[in-house]
Amino acid sequence: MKKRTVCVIFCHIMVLIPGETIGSYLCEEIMSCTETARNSTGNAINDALQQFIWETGNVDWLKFNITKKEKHFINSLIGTLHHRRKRQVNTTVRTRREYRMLSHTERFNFHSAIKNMKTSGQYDMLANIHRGIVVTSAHGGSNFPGWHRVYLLLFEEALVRINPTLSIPYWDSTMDFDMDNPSNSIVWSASFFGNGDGFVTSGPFANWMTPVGRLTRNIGASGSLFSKQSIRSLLSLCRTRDILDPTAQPQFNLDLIQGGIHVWVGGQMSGLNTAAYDPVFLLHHAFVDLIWELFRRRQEQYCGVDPASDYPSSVGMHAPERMMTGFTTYRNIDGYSNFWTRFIFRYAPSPSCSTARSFCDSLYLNCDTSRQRCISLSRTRLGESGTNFASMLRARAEESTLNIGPRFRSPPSERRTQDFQMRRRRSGFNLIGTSSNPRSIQSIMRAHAQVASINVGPRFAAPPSEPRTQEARFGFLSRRF
Ligand SMILES: [Cu+2]
Repeated sequence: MKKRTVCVIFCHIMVLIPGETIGSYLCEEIMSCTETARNSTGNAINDALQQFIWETGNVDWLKFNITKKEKHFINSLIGTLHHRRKRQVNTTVRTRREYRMLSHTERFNFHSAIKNMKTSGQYDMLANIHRGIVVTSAHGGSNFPGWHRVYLLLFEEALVRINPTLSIPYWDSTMDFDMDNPSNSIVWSASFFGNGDGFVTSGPFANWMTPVGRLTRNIGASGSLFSKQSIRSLLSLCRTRDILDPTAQPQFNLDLIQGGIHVWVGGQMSGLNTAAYDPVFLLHHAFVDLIWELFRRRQEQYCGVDPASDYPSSVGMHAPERMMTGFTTYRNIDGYSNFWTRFIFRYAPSPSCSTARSFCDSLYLNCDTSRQRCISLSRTRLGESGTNFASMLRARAEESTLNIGPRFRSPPSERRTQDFQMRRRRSGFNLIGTSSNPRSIQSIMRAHAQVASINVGPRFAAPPSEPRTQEARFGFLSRRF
């Protein structure tokens, strides 16, 4: 009782400070705070208060800047979704397909609707939700897959209002991972996501602005894409707690593994508060949701577990009965309902091929018959240039102009990333300076970026670079990337 009282008093004080527009968020926090207090033992009241202070102190509520118009829009989307859920209205079930399986017209329509949302402000209204308190209430625990499922559904409802034939495509990044050089994937061309090196200046989202600056990416610098192997091992398990924080082993942790893709894409996508400003977010999370759905089907068929009720026991922000941050019509556990994939959407399977059926039904995918897998085409096949040393340096320099804030956790960077390669050759970098004063990678990168920013015109002819120069040492970068 004491714990509760302290919480309520504290919460009341907080209510007096900010304006009316954020009242609903604060109400949620009051509930969460008192709930935590009720579930607490011993000196856990301190933890509850600490948590509350941390949440309200670190989240600049005014920056949430939820206007009445935005609130109305988001509530109307929730209303549509809620209506369907409550009445179990049997509307046409939408099918989400792989990005490279869409026809030219379908892709064009999807891009147009996203651009339409951006122009009207709807895109940013929804992207604004994925920050602040959401960073802790929708990541790092049981609420992760369910919250993101509902979040994507709101984007999808908004798309469907523009064009009823649409659904969110998914980006199966294993088909890029299986390429020799994933950075050259066709998805980073003007026909798909647009360029992945630095400011986005080509494709449907060219020159987009976000609250932290121009839309930017830095693909392949660090992190890792999904591999078929990582998904297979995750799908060998039966209980939701086996694949989510805080109980999952790192190699099976869906939340952690998917963070690797956020980091691999770089730019806004790599930041917890900024990721949703890049539409890549939607297609990546649709794939994460597909993996979760495969896991759920397997739970039912092989494990005798009902996925809707297999919500790992959690307290605080991830407690099953807590209201979903941003979508207070729902409780966290509602994200686990079987309703969504039964009545609202489902997934077409990932493209596959075999020796007997050696094609992938897409102009943008090749069948690797030896591995019996579909693999993404390289954008160099469309006449676009692949990633090279200069584009890599420019992407790094442009990414460094953004203040991304806290980044996603990621498994260790995979071996083809720039960071992995540079770490491996760090001794080589150090030899560039003297042993007592080695030049850092940062100083070399900075020098390259600064040189690249001036226009020196024609250069002197020179013999081949001598073995100790960066050019000779790091030629591996231009070859590899
Ligand atoms: Cu997220």
